[in-house]
Amino acid sequence: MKFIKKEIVDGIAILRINRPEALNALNADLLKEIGEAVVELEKDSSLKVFILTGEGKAFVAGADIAAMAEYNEAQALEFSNLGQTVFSKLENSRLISIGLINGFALGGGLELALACDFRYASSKAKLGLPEVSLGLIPGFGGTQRLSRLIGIGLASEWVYSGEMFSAEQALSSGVVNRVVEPEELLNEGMKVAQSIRSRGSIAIQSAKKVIRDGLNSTVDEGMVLEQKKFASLFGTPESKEGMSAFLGKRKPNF
Ligand code: CO8
Repeated sequence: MKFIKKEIVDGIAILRINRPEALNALNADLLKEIGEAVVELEKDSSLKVFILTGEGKAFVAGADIAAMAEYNEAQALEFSNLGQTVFSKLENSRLISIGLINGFALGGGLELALACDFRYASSKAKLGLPEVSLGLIPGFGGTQRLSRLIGIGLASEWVYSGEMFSAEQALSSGVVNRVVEPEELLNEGMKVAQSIRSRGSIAIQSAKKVIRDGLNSTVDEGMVLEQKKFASLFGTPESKEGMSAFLGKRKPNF
């Protein structure tokens, strides 16, 4: 891969976006690489969780404005479709994704982070959806994901103002779950990743599916989804192991 560095550390995959000359801005090739990287990780049955972060002073500073400046409507549609498809693939992956926002997460960069299951930010990070300052709107799912995550009032402020927000503001808005010092960001991400990795694999995947599918359902439909998934887990060796480990006062061997 040209723009993504991948490594696996203690059973956790780490993807680092690395396009320093453009603060990791997303062009079509980089978007495709993100999709390919997720597909590749999914093939590794030993993995349950991965971290997505950026190299240098940006997580991702947005879609590549130099490339977009030349687009006509048809090309813009294709680009938006590519970004949305890749981010949905990431969002719907069986793997849990943790976005570690190390620096600028702007426009398409924040939209990428929003497609992760949850996010931590460095205290130095700056986040926002500045598209309106370019005469555009978010085109990689940001309008939909942000309002579902933090509510329509806050999301409207983020989208219409086009302002950059500090990591602390992102924390209080609910965009990120935690803010840590820059040098602690990876450690904190790894800690929670290891915690997730120690849990039942089918349980994690099932919980993710129910949470995600529930978002597109009514609460009543979501309850039914949960009930069915909950019951189905009683047929898995994993749940037998989990419950008998508890009763046997030992750690489960998942
Ligand atoms: N695209 C292309 N190049 C970029 C981008 C970008 N988004 N961001 C930064 N760069 C480049 C700069 O042009 C510069 O290149 P060069 O050195 O060749 O001049 C290099 O990266 C370093 O950037 P700066 O010198 O500007 O660094 P600063 O530290 O001074 O500023 C900022 C950092 C504040 C992040 C600044 O670079 C900036 O404002 N960047 C643009 C942020 C932005 O507006 N992002 C949103 C883009 S729009 C978008 O994401 C839409 C998504 C949906 C698309 C739907 C498709 C139809």
